[in-house]
Amino acid sequence: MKRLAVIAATVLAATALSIAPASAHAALQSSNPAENAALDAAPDEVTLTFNQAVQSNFATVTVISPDGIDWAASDPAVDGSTVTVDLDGLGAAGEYTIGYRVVSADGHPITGSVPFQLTQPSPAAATPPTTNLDFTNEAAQAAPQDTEVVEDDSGFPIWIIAVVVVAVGASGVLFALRKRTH
Ligand SMILES: [Cu+2]
Repeated sequence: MKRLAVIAATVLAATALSIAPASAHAALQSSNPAENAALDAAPDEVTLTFNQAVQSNFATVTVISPDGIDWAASDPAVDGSTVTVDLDGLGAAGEYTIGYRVVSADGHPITGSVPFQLTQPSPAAATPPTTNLDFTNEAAQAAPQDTEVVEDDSGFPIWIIAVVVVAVGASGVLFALRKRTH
């Protein structure tokens, strides 16, 4: 009985240890503007706070207006677990999307987006900053949360396998039934 308890404890400890590294990468903890916040004026900056420090290189942050323009007015500044970009005003009223990509301490890239509303058009609407729109749009449209999900890009439709399996099974049943009635 005592031995069983020791084995159980060992298995639990080993499981806990093997799970720990997978959850060690950074996750977004909060943002300013907060998710779905409604603002009547453009903030001076956008701040993203992660649950742990992220790497100071490779961070990208975009602030995309309803018409697809990136309003981020600086490169992202990484300070430990916070990432900040300056804003020089925003554009039309509507839904904006903060898109981010950072690399966490364990080397995993973390991407996501945070929507917020601008209820009044911003005074700076006339002069959108010019940035690489193709790239920023791609970042803004990234999946809303962790994108470590590996896509199945083998291209082979699984339903074909299902149809074949069902067809083979059905013909086997028919064959067996026919044999029995004869
Ligand atoms: Cu990780």
